[in-house]
Amino acid sequence: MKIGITCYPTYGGSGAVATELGIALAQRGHEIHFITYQQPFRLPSFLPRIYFHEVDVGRYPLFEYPPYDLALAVRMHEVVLTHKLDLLHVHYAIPHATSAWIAREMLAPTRPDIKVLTTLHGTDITIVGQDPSFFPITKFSIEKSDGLTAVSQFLRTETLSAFGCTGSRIEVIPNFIDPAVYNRARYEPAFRHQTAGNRKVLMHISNFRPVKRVKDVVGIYARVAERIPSVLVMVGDGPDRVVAEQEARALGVSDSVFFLGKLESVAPLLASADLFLLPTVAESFGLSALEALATGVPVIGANAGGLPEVVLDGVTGALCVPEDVDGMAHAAIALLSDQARWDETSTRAAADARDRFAMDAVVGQYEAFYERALL
Ligand code: GMT
Repeated sequence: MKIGITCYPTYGGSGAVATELGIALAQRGHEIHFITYQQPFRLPSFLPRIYFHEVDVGRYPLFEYPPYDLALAVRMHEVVLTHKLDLLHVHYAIPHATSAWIAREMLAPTRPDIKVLTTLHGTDITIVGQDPSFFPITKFSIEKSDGLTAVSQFLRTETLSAFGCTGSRIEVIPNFIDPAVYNRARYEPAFRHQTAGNRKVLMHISNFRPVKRVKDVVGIYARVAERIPSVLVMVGDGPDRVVAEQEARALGVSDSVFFLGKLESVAPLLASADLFLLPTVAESFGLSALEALATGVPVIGANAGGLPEVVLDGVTGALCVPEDVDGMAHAAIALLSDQARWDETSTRAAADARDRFAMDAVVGQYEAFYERALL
């Protein structure tokens, strides 16, 4: 198949999933065309059967808000025609599904067979898509897609209840990991300097937006640090980084909280972590949690959104009432202070991630989804 993939190419789970899906599909013999405003961050410079088409938004003094959605639709239209694509698979509904719909309308006379498939990832449904300024067009674009997937059962249910979309069939295809990459045994210890004296490593990885509750991450860690010699490693960047830094200072733990900023490859870091913290109130899936579990890192998070579909409470980590910082700290201390329990949880986490979310099986589900759409 010849497949166009559009996603947010910079930091973020949906872009990571879309890029890794494209790479895996190319390895299976498909031809992949990324149509994005920047080279996707997880895409190495050259791989066989993978092409990158940059969307250039023309500047003009009149454009206070350059129309990216239109430039994207035009590029999609052009790439479909030039490379004879079979389908456009867009990740994150806004504005990608809308641009793909425009491209498909433009292609109607010449390529009436082109299919538009949309994968819903999270805040396109739970936050941004429900904003009154986007709600009608999000609903419209979902309903106009030729095929839809959601990354969790939670997100599927949320889409149907928030948008109606009763005529739309939404398949659940979960996110995935490459077991060869997320493998604890493969990497050298990363934090020897910070962990001299055998301090435990707690870790958080995100885009530091308010929904991630990075202030709570620091609060949980500060409570843990009172009982267990440990450090907190914060990977990523975003609007709430300063909030987390302030909280670390306010709680007197800034010497043992390390902000590493945005990093492309997180697997080697996860391999040195003892616990992963993800207190987001409504995480549709939690790709970073899955990557942690696959690396044998138990996850402490909120029992909300799609996270319970990824982290099995009491089996591969612990899920607490959302916003319960004390409860999450308590769960973290219980795991870190019992080595036998940590070992069992870590082993189960890696095994369960491989069992339910291995790349090969999930990429096969996407291939079957494409084949059904093209029938
Ligand atoms: O929706 C977002 O917040 C952005 C999106 C992204 O691009 O990182 O994250 C969502 O998609 C990820 C990949 O499917 C999921 O793992 C995240 O749980 C989800 N984020 C939220 O639901 C907050």
